[in-house]
Amino acid sequence: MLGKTEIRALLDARRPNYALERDLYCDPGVFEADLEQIWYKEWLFAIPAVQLTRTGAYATLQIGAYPVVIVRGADGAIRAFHNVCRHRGQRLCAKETGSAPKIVCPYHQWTYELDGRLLYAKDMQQGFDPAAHGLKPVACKTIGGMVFVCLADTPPDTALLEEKLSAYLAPSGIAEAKVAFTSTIVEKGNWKLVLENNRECYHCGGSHPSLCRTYSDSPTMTAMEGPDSAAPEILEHWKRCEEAGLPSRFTNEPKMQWRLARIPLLNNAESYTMSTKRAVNKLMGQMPFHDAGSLLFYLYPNTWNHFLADHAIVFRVLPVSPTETLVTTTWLVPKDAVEGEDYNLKELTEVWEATNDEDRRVVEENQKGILSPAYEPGPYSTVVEEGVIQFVDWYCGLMTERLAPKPALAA
Ligand code: 3BY
Ligand code: FES
Ligand code: FE
Repeated sequence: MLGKTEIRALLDARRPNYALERDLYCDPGVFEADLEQIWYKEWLFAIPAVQLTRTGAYATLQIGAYPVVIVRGADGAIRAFHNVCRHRGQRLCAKETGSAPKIVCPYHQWTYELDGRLLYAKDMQQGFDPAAHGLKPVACKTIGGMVFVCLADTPPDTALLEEKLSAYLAPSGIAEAKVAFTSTIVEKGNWKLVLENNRECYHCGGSHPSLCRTYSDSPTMTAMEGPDSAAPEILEHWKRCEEAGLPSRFTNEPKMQWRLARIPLLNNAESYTMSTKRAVNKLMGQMPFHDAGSLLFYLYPNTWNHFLADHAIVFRVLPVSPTETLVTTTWLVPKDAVEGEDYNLKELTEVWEATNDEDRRVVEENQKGILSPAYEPGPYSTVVEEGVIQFVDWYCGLMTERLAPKPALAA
């Protein structure tokens, strides 16, 4: 299990544009450092807000060592709390999703209001102060219908993300959609391999026969230069979409922690379906036409998303162990779309169900090869793996900065 100094040495020894050393993909000390320095500090995508439609609806997630519960209050606000009882620490909500008028601890029934206040603790002695035993809050923000949480006491600033994401997502109607389907898979690979795999389409031709019907594997789709510079077909798409009121141009966080851009699908396809036609016979939000392509949004370290004219697919990544990662995919459709009438669940989900499974296999085999003592980091293609290089640079830059020895206090 590596310590900070050894991890720093691995980061320092990194060859630019090369894959990382083996230990960075499997060592328990590195996994712990990833949790401490990234997962416990950054904003993470948790759920689409429409997953919690009614008062008392909740969803749970595990972020490293931290169980978290997200709940919709009586005032309509969505809040997050540490899912840990303030009595003797019982995990409060064990189910992935559920609904309850109050949060009641299953151990001794301490009862919390949906806003976290402790309402009732039976048989406690005089002098016990319920006000001092409310649930511990976790920072929680809903932006454009997506709920994000952050475990840090002082979460990073989100002003630019809020401005851009809410503008780009507004026409997609994510806040008024409904959940059509959710899938959860465990990939036996380090979380960075899951992200690296997502950031390139070098593997798409060889792995994703159904996605490749509609998704172009051209690197111009994932690595764009900026708001005014892209392949001609993308520039043309931006122009047409923006004239119809859809923010579309490439926009990003200065260090590329997130990026938004609307891309056209192949051959004027409408959606990620086997037929290449729409999966849902209704439009999301204010989307003006069915061939609006896909609005891509990723945010490191844990989400990538596709917002289409007829549905949206949101992805959440959570690290489970050095070599296991949970990937949850949620399909959203217009709220008034009726299953069996306006859409068929199989048609809606089959392409990305297959794609996820194909990616899972790629990641698992990648992890197996990397575990071999014969593994040696190889060069990324600067032609088609620019997105991976950029993710790995983001990761290494951040870790180097955060693991740097603290300057000694001045005497
Ligand atoms: O889901 C995605 O955004 C990525 C882009 C390239 C490969 N994969 C489909
Ligand atoms: Fe929750 Fe006792 S641990 S009521
Ligand atoms: Fe893939």
